Amino acid sequence: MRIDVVSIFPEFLAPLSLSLIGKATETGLLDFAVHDLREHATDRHRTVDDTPTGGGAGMVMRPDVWGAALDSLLEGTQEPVAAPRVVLVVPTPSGDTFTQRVAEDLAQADHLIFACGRYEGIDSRVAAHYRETGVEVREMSIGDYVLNGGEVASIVMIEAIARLLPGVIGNPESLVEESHGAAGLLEYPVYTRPNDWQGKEVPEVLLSGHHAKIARWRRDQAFAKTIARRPDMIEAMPPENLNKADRALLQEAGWRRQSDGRYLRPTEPPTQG
Ligand code: JEH
Repeated sequence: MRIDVVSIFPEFLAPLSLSLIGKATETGLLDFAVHDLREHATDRHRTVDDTPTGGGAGMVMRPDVWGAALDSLLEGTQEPVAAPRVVLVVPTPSGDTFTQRVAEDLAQADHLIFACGRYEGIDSRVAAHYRETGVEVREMSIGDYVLNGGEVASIVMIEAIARLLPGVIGNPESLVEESHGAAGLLEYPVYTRPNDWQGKEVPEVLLSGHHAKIARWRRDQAFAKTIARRPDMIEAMPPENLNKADRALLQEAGWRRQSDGRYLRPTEPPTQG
């Protein structure tokens, strides 16, 4: 896979050249590069922004500068045979939420281009233009909080995507466990030595060497944690992922079984005052 990032702060992306992504780039699994948007500015001050048309606070990034930067990365991309899948990812507070599903989908692409805006964002015509040109454009948000630009959001998305690429992760067993083992549940608690730390002992079952028992205990722990912290995930769970013990536990806790086999959490009693 090839990943290009365009930013006025290319040094901001430096952490990605360490660890996982840096190794994958060195070994040729990934072709990762960061580009300075200002190299495509045309005036002697290398201006990339201007005032918002129609008025308002802050500055907006110029479409002509972004167009030159993105065209230079897209050129030679429209090959006659076997068109590669190129995705232009534009981080923005108003984008679709970036989730693990999106990461899995983007990990299938051949070429990702991240356009990191600053100020009040990039002139809206840029996303529209590339969409009209036939480029797959994904305007994405990493969550409901406000950042100062797209760089940190790009780091988050690239880390989540790159670790899914075959060979990028040192231990692919962790990926296998993620994709089915405990599908749709939070993680079980993990421990290492010493067995007694600060008077707190590692659960006995983990020292038993009884692999089936350990697997069942971990599954039960993950299930209990998910009920407590993420009831929405239990409600969304396909009924076939629930075993007999799970159903008994849910019923005991007041959850109601629906006709499709899914469960609904108990409704909270109205609070006093
Ligand atoms: C932020 C790219 C480019 C700041 C404010 C506004 C919010 C109401 N999850 C994410 N948060 N922020 C970004 C992001 C992602 N991905 C993000 C960016 C850029 C991504 C420039 N900025 C800074 C920025 C305008 N406000 C947005 N509104 C919901 C609180 C108020 C207006 C735009 C751009």
